[in-house]
Amino acid sequence: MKKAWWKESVVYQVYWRSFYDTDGDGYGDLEGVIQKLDYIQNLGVDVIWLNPCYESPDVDNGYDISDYRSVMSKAGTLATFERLLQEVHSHGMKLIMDLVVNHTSSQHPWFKEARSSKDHPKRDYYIWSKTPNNWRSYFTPSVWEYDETTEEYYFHSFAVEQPDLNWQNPKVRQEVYSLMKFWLDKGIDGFRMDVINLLAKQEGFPDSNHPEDISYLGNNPGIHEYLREMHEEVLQHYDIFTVGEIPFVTPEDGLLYVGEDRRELHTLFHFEVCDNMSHWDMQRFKDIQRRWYNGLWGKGWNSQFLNNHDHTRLVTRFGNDSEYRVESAKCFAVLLHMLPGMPYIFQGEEIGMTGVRFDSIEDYHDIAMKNKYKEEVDKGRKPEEVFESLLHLARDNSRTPMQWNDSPNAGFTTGTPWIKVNPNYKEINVAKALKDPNSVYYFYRKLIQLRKEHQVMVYGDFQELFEDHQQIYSFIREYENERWLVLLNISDLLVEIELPESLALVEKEIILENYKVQEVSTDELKLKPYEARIYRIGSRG
Ligand code: TEU
Repeated sequence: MKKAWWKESVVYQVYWRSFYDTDGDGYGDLEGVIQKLDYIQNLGVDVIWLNPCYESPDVDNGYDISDYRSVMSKAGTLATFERLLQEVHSHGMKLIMDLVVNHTSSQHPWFKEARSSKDHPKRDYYIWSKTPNNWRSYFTPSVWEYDETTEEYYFHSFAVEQPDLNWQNPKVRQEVYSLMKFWLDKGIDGFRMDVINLLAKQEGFPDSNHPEDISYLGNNPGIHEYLREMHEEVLQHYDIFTVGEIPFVTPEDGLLYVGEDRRELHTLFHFEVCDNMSHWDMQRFKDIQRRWYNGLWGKGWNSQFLNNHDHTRLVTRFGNDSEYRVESAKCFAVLLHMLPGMPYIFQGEEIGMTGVRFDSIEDYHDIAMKNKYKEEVDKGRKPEEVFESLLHLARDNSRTPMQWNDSPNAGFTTGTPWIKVNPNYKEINVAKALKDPNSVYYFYRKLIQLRKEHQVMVYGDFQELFEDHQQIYSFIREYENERWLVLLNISDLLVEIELPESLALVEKEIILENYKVQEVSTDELKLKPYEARIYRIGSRG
């Protein structure tokens, strides 16, 4: 197994618009990230992933970029960004930026020029057709939008305001490589690449028999040629880290993106958990982990995340955000940090922040939710019923402001926050977590610290126990002379298990637990709701 700094890293995701507001406009800003760097550093993480802060009309919270070389005024200026980068480095951390090059904003000058006339030299920076096919986009009923001026349709995988770039055009590719170098030459440490497997499109756009399954948008012929070219022209010249956001991917195809001999990307986010598992499903989760471990181990590197700015906070979605909020947050923390692959923490996860439930569609801002709501209501469905059905997985669930303390607006802003603060901020906030040695925060910190001291958490192989158990997830990580046993009760029940004889007899030393462990080296174990334990175990007995 080849060692690398990025394999040993823990990534912290900063959704800056909801992190910390220093100018009172209700949006977090880059200055706010700078002011909170000590906090992030104290957690012990290695890399910060910053969501897009480029110039943007902001219809999709920065994922619709109108100028790749400047910073949107809500976030600050290019000078603020440069200071942030310098400060991140002087705090001993690294910074990766979001690279959003599957699409631009419809306000990008390239698109304005492209749509101005059929024979504009930039026309084929985008994808045009005289006739639409039957595909859906992520956010709208069709991937095609009619353009009045030139009487053709343009292609968009997301919102109408996010036209897809035409990667077949070598000029587009050169434009992208050049903007990547612009940021890399400033000293950033890599990219999180937004829906990077969507760049190549299907030749001829054939109609689909199942248009609601939008996987036709990704993994199309040509994608690996583009990524290799990008590697060749840009990535290989820098000591950086790249993680691709890659929906609709199996471990077999995943390896084509991250295989160590492939010269494409370092690692990926697949969405078998976050897109396909709306509630906790133990057997499915185990199966996903098993397949990805078998598919990648020794050949390519995996990433682990249980929520982000697009996916409902993990305690609300997978754990229990009322009675066992703290226990389940810690239990999933152990899962996240002990599975093979690098862990990503989404801001606020480290204090066990929960998903939100606002009363009205007016309180939500996300374009995905708003569009879906309108589409379903327009079909004649009852508004209340549509609203209710969208709540659980609404992207705004995880986008509410970071809860710093119990002062108004959770200490996030002195103005009016762009999105309402979760009303539970008096109970759940950073100030409170820092005062409580048993908080979720210190538990995350401990796990991150352990990774730095014990390479078994990074390079250890993975063997499962209790494979068919409905409540218990258990596995051993083993590296050189170190063997760690992980026992998790991912349920609201008290569960009793008996360790296999081979483990019952060996010595066990507790490394971390989220309850006070009573019994130590017995073979019969009672695990309380969401109880999590990590043991160091002796060599085979
Ligand atoms: O996300 C892609 C996306 O649609 C996710 O919501 C989805 O859950 C998964 O990632 C892929 O199936 C990215 C950004 O994270 C998101 O915020 C943007 O809206 C989107 O791309 C468009 O740029």
